[in-house]
Amino acid sequence: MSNLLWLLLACPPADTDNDTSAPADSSLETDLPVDTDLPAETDLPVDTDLPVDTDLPVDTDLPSDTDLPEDGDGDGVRADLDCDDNDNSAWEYGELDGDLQVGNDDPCFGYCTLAVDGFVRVYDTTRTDLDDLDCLERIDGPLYVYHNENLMDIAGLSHLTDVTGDIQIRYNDSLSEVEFALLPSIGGYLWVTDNATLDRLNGLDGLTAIGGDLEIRNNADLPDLDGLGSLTTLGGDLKIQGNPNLSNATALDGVTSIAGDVTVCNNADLNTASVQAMVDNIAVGGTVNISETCP
Ligand SMILES: [Ca+2]
Ligand SMILES: [Ca+2]
Repeated sequence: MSNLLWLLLACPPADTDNDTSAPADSSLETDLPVDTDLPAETDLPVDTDLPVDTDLPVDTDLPSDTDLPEDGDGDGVRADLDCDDNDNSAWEYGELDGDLQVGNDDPCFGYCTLAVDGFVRVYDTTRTDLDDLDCLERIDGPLYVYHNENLMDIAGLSHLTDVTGDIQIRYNDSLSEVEFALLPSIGGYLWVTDNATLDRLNGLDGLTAIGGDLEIRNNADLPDLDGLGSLTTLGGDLKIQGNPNLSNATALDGVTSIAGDVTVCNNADLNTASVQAMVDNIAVGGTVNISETCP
């Protein structure tokens, strides 16, 4: 070999790092190793122990639509939620926090029972009956029924089981009967006065106690006090006055105590001696005045 050739072979070409014509290192990304040890999604294990939907228990105790009670009266309230499923005008229980002034609207609409925390007043209406009040069961206060000249019956009040206040039945010129069949006591007084055609008190059969006075006055047609036969105690006065057709008061035989005064007068057909004999057997807290005419 010649000396020149040996030199060429022994000296490599100059460093080419600064040679911008050199190709980019395209191996940076594609050359990263692929970790073939990571599991592919399709390699993840399937947990075959988890229940599939069809394995979940079905609660066969829950009622299906076809098991639910039907709406018997068609008011949109199912039989099990409807307080009266035979009456499509009533479906709920209620309490009125306040007074009830009874006019011509129906205060019971929608209610099977209604309790009033206040007074109930039926005054100066043209009503002939009080059937619209047949949901009324409790009055935490007084009840006033007065000056209703067309009112013939108050059977609508016969569902009352509790009246904590007074009761006035006055100036109802067409009324024949007082009806409180389910009322065992009255918290306040009971006035039955100035009812021109009233001829029976039979609807008071269940009444055993009156917290205040009992006043039976100016009822032109009333022949007796039958209906008050269960009464035993009066917390106030007894006043029987101005009932021209009243011929006996024997229904009061069962009364044992009257806390206040007794006044019986101006009842043309009533035998005062027999009334006196009856009252002699009653423990009276106040004075007793029994006479043909009022003092
Ligand atoms: Ca119903
Ligand atoms: Ca109903």
